[in-house]
Amino acid sequence: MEGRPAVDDAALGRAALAVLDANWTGTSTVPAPGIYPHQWSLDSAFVAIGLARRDTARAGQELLSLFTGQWRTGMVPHIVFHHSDGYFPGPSMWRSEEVPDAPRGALTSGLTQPPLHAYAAWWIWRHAADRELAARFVRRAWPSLVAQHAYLRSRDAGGHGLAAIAHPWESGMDDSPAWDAPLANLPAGRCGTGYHDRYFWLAVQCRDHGYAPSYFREEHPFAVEDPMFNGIWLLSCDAMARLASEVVGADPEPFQEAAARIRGALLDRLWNGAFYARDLRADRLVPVCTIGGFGPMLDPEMPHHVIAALTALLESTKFMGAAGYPVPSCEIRAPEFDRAQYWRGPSWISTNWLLSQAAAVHGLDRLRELLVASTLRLVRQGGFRECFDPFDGTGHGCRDFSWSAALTLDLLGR
Ligand code: 2M8
Repeated sequence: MEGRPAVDDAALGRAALAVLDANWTGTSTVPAPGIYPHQWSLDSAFVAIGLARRDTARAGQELLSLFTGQWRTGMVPHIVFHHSDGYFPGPSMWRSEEVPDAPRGALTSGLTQPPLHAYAAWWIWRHAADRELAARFVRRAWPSLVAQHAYLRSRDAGGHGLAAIAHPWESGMDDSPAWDAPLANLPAGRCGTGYHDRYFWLAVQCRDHGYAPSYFREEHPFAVEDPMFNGIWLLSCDAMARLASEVVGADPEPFQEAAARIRGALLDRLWNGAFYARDLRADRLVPVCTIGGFGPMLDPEMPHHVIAALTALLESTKFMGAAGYPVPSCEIRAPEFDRAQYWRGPSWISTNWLLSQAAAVHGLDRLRELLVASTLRLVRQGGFRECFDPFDGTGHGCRDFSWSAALTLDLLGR
């Protein structure tokens, strides 16, 4: 980062804010104009993180508006729809209005996404200039966060302390090769041949079974323990423990226990020299290394030998070592790797940011600096694109993508 002209940073920061302002609806931020015209759960968590140093009120509002779509079960839906058009599958497929546990005032999807929200709330609290405003926000968000964490317990399909995703959309890394094997095992003939046919079919199964956690646990044909989803859950459990004692005056112990339980299960269930997703229906690890396998690095208490092995893998020619614009979302040498295809190879600002956090937590300063510098280089050269070619930095997917802009703001604010 040394030697970068301050004027360049200021211009980049202004450009990032302009994207977030353009994508702001008045109550929340859409991921990108046109292509994603509603509120997405994971995107809002990243946007809140990016705004935390600049605008406590708006960062908090981003999360509170998402919680207006929260279900009585505690489920925070992955999409809160602003209107009925512009995205497929939309409200007419999800039919949340027919589900008794869904909120009455909002139309939502029936699946969730990685629970980064407690961590985002803690990030707002940690960086707020106005402590009283931040504390008020945390107290307002607290019941929703507690309910969300309770809901995740109901998604423990394996019974070992990890939440299982019921659909690739729940991972936030939709087309990752980690889902290839579980998708290939779906009942042939009933769900179509292409991956996107299968996504649709799976979503319809969830809907037709009322999105019931018991159905997800016991019958649904797609149940996968994902190291990224659970690594983020663990991170948020730590954040809940801190918010409980620092702000809310609640008991931190249940959240500390939850973090320890998830850590133990990650190591027992998903670790085999690297972290892999576990396909619960086939009861096997999916043998492909993806960016999701670095999720448990976010845990400050992951054992040292695990962090050392993950760092070596990350820096090797399988990931950062052979990519001019890291971090690729799939191991470069894997047959499934594709430099241009969504979550199957391109580098993403969100996962780069998470890994830079993980590096900071473990005192890996050189790695952190490298991640920050290469992330800023990507957006400087390619703009706030959705994702980037890991070899030449070419942008792919949407332009003016909110989480790319928001996390740039955070990196510039350090
Ligand atoms: C992508 O997911 C949506 C479905 O939810 C899609 O493919 O249409 C993912 O990158 C996900 O992580 C993200 O939240 C969403 C909106 O940016 O897009």
